[in-house]
Amino acid sequence: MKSIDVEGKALVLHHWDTDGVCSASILLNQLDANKVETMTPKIGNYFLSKDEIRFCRGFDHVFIVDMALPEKNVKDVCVSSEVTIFDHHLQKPIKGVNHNNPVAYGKSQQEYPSATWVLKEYFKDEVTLPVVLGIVGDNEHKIKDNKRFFDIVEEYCRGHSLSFDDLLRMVYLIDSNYKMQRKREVEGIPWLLMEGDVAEKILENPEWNSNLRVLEGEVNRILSDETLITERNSIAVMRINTPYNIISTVTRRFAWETGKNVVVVNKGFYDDKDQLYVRSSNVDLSSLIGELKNSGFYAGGKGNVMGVVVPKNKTEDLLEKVVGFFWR
Ligand SMILES: [Mn+2]
Repeated sequence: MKSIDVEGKALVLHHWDTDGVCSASILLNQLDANKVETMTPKIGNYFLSKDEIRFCRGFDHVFIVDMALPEKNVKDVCVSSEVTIFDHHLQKPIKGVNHNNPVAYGKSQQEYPSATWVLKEYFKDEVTLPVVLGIVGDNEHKIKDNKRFFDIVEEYCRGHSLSFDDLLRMVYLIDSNYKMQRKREVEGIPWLLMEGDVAEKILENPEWNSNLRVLEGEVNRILSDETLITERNSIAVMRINTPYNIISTVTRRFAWETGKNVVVVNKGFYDDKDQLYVRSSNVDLSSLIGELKNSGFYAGGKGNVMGVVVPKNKTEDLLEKVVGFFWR
């Protein structure tokens, strides 16, 4: 096992979703618990605010897990702290940091379906609950098409008397926290996951179960409302207005139910910005993601999925551009 030498205080900056908190938890196992804190950026922001960057500067070593933050942010943190990244998002290699992202160096996302797998390989860990939850979290049912990893998940299930649906339910319960914008709760989950056999604790957490009922009601309300949908050049566009961070769930279910390329715009999450989310069944969005980043948008994604945060006065232009992209 490669050991990480950390002098002084460390910060684990992690994505707010299941893969993010599970990855953070795997990393915490390798660090001195007394000298490390966990943090997720403001939920919904795939970048760091000025205050967050200032906060990072109080740490000797900043770990960034399961998040492809803008290179500018990473460089800003680098000024005062050593930076180590563990990730599997599409991103260019970044110089001056320990950039552990096999996908940035040419591996496929099929081979690294989760950041937890990147960490598991790096530390030569066993397949633990956080490892498989990360895989199921980022891929849900689609992991069944990835034989190597579905076998790994199934083997874990057999060994622990769990079903795939149990894992999926744990993912939904964990993710309910970011969807309800419970930042503190999210930041505590990596620590909870370190306690080992926590499947029951996750499945029976009363607060998370109640979150789930609220969110499921909202997602179902949206997906059953046909007045929200318009079609543009055979691309399905859905306009929603919800305070919950459920755009990725809505987009995923909308795409799977229609089998189309879909775009969802949510006007209800931020005061001054909209969320835009795209999912394609047949078009690689990587070049579009790159273009949008170059034009100054906060965009991120993984091949067939893209999320963008857009100032409200630019939403319609961006929508045009996205729809046009499919017809190039
Ligand atoms: Mn991930």
